[in-house]
Amino acid sequence: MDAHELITRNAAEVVTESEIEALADDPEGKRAYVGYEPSGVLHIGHMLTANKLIDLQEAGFEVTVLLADVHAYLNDKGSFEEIRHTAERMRDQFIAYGLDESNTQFVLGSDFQLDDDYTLDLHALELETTLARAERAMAEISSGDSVKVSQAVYPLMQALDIPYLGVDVAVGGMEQRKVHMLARDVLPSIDREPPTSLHTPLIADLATGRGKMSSSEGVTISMEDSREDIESKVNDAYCPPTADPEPTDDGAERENPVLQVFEYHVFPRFDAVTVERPEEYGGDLEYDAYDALEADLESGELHPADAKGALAEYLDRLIAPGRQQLAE
Ligand code: IYR
Repeated sequence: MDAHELITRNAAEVVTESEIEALADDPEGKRAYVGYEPSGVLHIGHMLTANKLIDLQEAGFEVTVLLADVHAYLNDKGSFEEIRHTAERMRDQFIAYGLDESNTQFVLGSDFQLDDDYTLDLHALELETTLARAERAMAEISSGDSVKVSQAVYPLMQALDIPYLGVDVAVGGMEQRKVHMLARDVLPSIDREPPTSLHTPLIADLATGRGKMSSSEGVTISMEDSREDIESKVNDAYCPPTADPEPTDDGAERENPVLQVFEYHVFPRFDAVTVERPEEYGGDLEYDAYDALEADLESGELHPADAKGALAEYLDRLIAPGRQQLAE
């Protein structure tokens, strides 16, 4: 796979395509980052952007993981001390998951976000941004219902992180896109380049195929799960024999989360996937690309129960090193 394909595969959106193309052609010195509010134990949402970081490392990028302790504090995730402690556990989890340790820089937000220059630049951005715009940027990120001043500061700091970390590309899930658009608009006002961004798709809730899989609601997969936990969650997952399920009776969109996890988590990390089946049901199936597995599910060649069995097996392989690391 060439650099451009590695960078863009499985991305829901890149802003902009021509900026990404120029970076793909650049042989060296390209840098990307993702910021995470520290949570200690990785879950499937972190793993999705981490997969993209692994792609980017393979495409020649240097990668920074921002452990966004100040952001977590602003988003009401606990005392600053607790958040700091959690950040340290998260670093080891990312390495266990497969980020290349020799090419990943881990940075704590508080290492640079409390400096004088950063604070003054932040105030300059505050002068350039309406409260309504900041609030809109946070619609899919903020915890809590009422809007606090901290939530208006949050996206401006996220924007400012990009030039302060000196990165070319900001990576995040689609829920981060409005913050990145705000960054593109507002950074030029303080003489900084508008950043390129790359967004990963949102994966639907495993049990229902609706909404978005998240750690706070519904069913998620995390590094704390035992093999049995994974098997039982995957076994109970929503998996109709199609990649395009009908909306629910009340009109809510639905996805097939089992297929999504194969596409965005399993195939990017394994060269081939084997679905084990007893001889009497046709024997094992081998796939070296996602599309073939999707086509077999749709045609009925692959039964959802067999697909789920394989999914649990591969998720377990992805999670086992992190689970082991937590036990140390
Ligand atoms: N908003 C992210 C956390 C975050 C991301 C970046 I990129 C930053 O520069 C800072 C924080 C979240 O929702 O987890």
